[in-house]
Amino acid sequence: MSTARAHPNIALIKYWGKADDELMLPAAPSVSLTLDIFPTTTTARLAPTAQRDRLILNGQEASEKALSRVERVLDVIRAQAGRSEKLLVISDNEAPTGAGMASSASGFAALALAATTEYGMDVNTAHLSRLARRGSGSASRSVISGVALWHAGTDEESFAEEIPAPPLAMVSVVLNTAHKKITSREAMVTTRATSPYYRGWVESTREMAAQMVEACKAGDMQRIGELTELSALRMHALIMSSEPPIHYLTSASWRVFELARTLRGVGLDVYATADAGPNVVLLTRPELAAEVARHAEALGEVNIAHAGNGAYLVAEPES
Ligand code: 2P0
Repeated sequence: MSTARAHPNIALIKYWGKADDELMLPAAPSVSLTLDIFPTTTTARLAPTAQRDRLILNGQEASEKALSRVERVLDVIRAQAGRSEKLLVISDNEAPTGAGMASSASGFAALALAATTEYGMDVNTAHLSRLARRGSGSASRSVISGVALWHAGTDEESFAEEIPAPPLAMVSVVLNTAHKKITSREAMVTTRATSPYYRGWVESTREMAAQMVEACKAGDMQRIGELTELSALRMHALIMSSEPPIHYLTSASWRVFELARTLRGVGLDVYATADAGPNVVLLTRPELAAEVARHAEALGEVNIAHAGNGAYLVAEPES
């Protein structure tokens, strides 16, 4: 039995669009912060007599769709390990339902570590990141502590690695909006197929990622924040330019973007970003997080997060 834990991450430079849907290769690099809240803990146990893998998610038998995504990653891992036994996988997310924090990144990062350990593989962090990527692109980044750069390129080249960065904090603002969800995966395909801006997005993301690496290295909080908000706005503009248009941000989301602008107006380093949904995350300096959270409380439910650890093994209690 092998148990691993991983945390969600929020992209500073967004991943949107694949170069290869099967190998889960991104069209451009991205940069993210792994958080220290809402971990996923996953246990993998060899099930030598089972015909199929089995997935228990938050105490319940997982759907066929969730199971088949897990099986696809486990098939890749088994092929590399030279093993054929199936696994029982038990996975629990600490994020409260509706916390607006996608669990696929933490989930596939924890799964990759638990499963490779259970099959007796000795994988380095880069390779673990490649394997997590096969479950969900953003999971490649949750393998990594702190700020991660996920490289685009070939299967071999496309993994995430930690880059030097100053201390950062995030205040997530969960908005109470009923919202019909179009998954990131589906929306990425629609965007690539229909938006006339897609090529520009890919090109500008390459540039923004390179600039973000430099800003992080220099500890330039203002530039890190500006690039973070710019990447989010460009991503949402791209997504809205699809046909049919896809809208993730609502009027409530824009109020949080406006709050960031207002706080910058009084000299605070606060920048907004948002993923494939209406909730907004505010990026700031750790010493400002409590103050930013107080300002955002009127707009939604807030949670403060800092840089967290990448995927790690959890010791089993003696039985
Ligand atoms: C990101 N997102 O960089 C971007 C920004 C959402 C918006 O990565 O198809 O669940 O499994 O690779 O990783 C969410 O997409 O998509 C995501 P797949 P994933 O965080």
